[in-house]
Amino acid sequence: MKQSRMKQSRMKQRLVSLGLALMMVLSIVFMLPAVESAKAAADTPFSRHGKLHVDGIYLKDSSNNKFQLRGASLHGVQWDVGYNYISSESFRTLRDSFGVNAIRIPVYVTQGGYTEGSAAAMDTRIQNAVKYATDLGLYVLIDWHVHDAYGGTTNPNVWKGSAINFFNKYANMYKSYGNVLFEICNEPVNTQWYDGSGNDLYSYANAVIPVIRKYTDAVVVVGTNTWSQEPDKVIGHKLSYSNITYTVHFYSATHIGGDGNWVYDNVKKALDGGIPVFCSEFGVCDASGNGNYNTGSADKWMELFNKYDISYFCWHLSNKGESSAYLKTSCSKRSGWTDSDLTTTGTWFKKTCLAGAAKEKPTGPVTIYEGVDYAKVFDYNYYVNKYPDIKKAFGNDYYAVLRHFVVYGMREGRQAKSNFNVQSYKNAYQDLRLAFGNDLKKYYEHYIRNGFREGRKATGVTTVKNPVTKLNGVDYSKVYDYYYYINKYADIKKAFGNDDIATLRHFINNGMKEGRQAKAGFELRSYKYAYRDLRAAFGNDNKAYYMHYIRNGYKEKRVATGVKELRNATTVYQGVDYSRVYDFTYYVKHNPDVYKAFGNDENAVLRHFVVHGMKEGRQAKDTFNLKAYRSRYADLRKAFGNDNKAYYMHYIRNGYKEKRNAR
Ligand code: IDC
Repeated sequence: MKQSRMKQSRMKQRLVSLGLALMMVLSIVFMLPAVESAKAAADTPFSRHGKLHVDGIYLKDSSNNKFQLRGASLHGVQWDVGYNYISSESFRTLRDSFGVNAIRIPVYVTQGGYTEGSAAAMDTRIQNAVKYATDLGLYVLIDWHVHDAYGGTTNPNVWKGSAINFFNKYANMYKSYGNVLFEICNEPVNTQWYDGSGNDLYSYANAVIPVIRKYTDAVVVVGTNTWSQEPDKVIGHKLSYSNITYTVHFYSATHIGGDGNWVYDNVKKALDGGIPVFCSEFGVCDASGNGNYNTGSADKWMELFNKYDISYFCWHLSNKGESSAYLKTSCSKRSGWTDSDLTTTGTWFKKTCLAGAAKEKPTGPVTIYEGVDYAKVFDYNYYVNKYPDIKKAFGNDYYAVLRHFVVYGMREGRQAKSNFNVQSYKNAYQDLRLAFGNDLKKYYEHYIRNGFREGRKATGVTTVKNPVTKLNGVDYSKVYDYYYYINKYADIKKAFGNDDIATLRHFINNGMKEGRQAKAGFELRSYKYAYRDLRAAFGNDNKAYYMHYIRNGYKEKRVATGVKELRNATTVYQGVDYSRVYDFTYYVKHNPDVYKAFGNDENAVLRHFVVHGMKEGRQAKDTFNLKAYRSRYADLRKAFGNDNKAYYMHYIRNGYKEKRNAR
């Protein structure tokens, strides 16, 4: 039994060191490819800029910097039968080789559009488009594309009910999406911005925007009158909601960029009047979407847009035989387009977006990632200087370095600022360890959100403070002290190091079973030796002794140290009390073979005495010697002859009372 217990505990130690080896392997696997995989991790327009908002005349990102969308407009989604251009790959090409950061989804209202029977098919395409764009970290503009090719009215009030239903559905669906924007009417005509009639754009906006605002404060793009060419008319009648911007559309061969062009001047007037302007559609050709190009005029428009960070979405992605299509009709590829596939529109748009993307690259360290400012725990220079691997991989790609920190560095416990060392922070605070365990990233996040403000210390603490003694409502402190435990057992220290919770868990799950000592004031063996009642109750269930001491023994002031020999060993076997002829301590002391076989197993030792010892005439108490008893009493010899055991039993039952001498 003793041997098998030893085997068990050796096995457990092996398990401990196996676990340790595994942890080491994991941390190696984990550390080495981190830099590599960080390169492939999501670095997207959305990861860099987060949710957008409108501030004054500017669109801004989550870091509160002015931000410009460079968008590709799809063709009407009712025409994208077969999902030709609504695909992850086509959007990826736009993002990665054109420098596009947003996609516009024109949901035509008429012309086979949403109010004309094809809503279900369009829904699928809209939702696919949002999904692909979102997965790529692109912004998406869902456009209620009021437009009439035949010269009829396009006062959006005509379809107000449908618009309300549409936005009620989509604002709800995408309320948690930081990358989705809504455009409530593409190109109104035959109405006014504001005329008090209740049939103007102002009242339309006031009917539709509240529906969106039930769900989200996402940016809403509002069409202006005369095909979205009069944002200046908003002056004096701005909508009262936050995050609203107003459209201007131009087609550069018709609306020649530069002062004196009435649409161009309208934009400047609007900006002067404090009206934010957003170009949700433009073309570098004639306003028909076809005909001549004028890229020089478009460049002029861009000068104005770049000056005020006005977002722009180019019409449109398809290979339809129109000047406004990005792709030549001969190009049937749905993604991966190269320069020779592009029309004048496609070529100009690609060049313009790429220039915008290049300009957008930060020229100095950044600390904000997806809207969270890591400045309290991250300093670019500290980080790259401390970790040459990161410097080597990312150099002065400021976003990439920050992204590495956010995606990997924190999890790996890397230090990125002199005043924040995660190990020290963890060591210092028990409440945080209990809340976050080994999820290191959580400690950084806590410091940013609360710890810094609370004045918590985050450096210089190299050992665990206030180690945990309580788990699941049980306080082990009467039998457990973290420091005593790790200092006594090198294997545990090695495996759990300064993880006080894992150490306590080891004690609870293994240590007590293995009889390990975890506090100077409690020795299992001593406690066991000292108390027969506990031995009778708990036998070899080691853990039960610890738990008894915690719950009762301590209060009862029981001794739990210093007892080196079994006390009050049992003398009763199968209902018979052998105490007149048997004493455990005497027996094992004088019969080393018995002690060798059974150790301190009091029941086994007594059983040996009852089953063999008496027959063999072994002495088990100084007051009873078989030979003396037998030779002294002839009546007993006559009665029992060579039946040794009978002499012992006689002494127990009669001889003792009769005051016979057995020494
Ligand atoms: C055009 C498309 C064309 C389609 C037509 C249908 O390019 O393929 O047949 O719509 O009406 C706009 C509109 C936009 C037009 C575009 C070019 O917002 O829907 O797309 N345009 O005419 N305003 C000015 C130009």
